[in-house]
Amino acid sequence: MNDRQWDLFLAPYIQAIEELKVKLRGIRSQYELEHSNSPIEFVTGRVKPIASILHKAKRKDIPMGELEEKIQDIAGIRMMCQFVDDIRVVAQMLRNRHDLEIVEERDYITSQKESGYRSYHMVAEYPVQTVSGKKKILVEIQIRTLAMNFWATIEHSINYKYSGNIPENIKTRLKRAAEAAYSLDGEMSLIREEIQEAQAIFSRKTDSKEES
Ligand code: 0O2
Repeated sequence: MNDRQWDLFLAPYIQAIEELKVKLRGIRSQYELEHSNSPIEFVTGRVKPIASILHKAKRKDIPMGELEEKIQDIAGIRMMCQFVDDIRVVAQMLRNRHDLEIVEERDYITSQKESGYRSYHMVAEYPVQTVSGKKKILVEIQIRTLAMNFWATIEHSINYKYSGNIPENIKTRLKRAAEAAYSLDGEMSLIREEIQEAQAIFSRKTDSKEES
């Protein structure tokens, strides 16, 4: 594909990510307005860089004409939660929405990946309105806790540094770190009410300072 063809190919993915970031960040704002605890801490989104699309296509032997159906994460959204239980709530919220349709789910929390990676993945079909009509595209939504995100971000950069061949001793440490992150999630869940009460007091205090 030449540059123009890539631009045309990626345009609906860019549009989908921009729309979904606004819509899904809106959920958090609604909780804030209602002064109740949001299950969503923050939302990020990205369109996969062309080099990564090509790399994945080569690794999985996917022909150029089949990128749309076979690479499910050209458009990617990440939703970060404070607590593990929030992930279930967010996943159900997504299943209930009428502006997208969940077509696949992968639970890497109960069955973590060999690397130690944990996250809940949902693949959604999302319709984008283009000048030539409606186009349904696939979006991968990764839902994870802040601790899982911390681990995945670090592991991703180490993996990049070693071009996918992380030395065994570092792999072992990363696996241990993944268990430590999961155990941190467990500890935080045990004092969830205490944390949320403190956060409510803190946000009321900040609100009243901003008003005065
Ligand atoms: P990016 O955008 O750089 O994060 P796969 O065959 O596993 O590559 P598949 O079949 O599309 O991919 O599905 P999967 O495993 O549900 O989703 C892949 C994405 O999940 C990866 O995207 C990562 O974002 C994340 N992921 C999966 N396993 C790991 C892991 O061990 N460590 C980290 N840090 N992230 C992981 P990409 O393609 O790596 O792209």
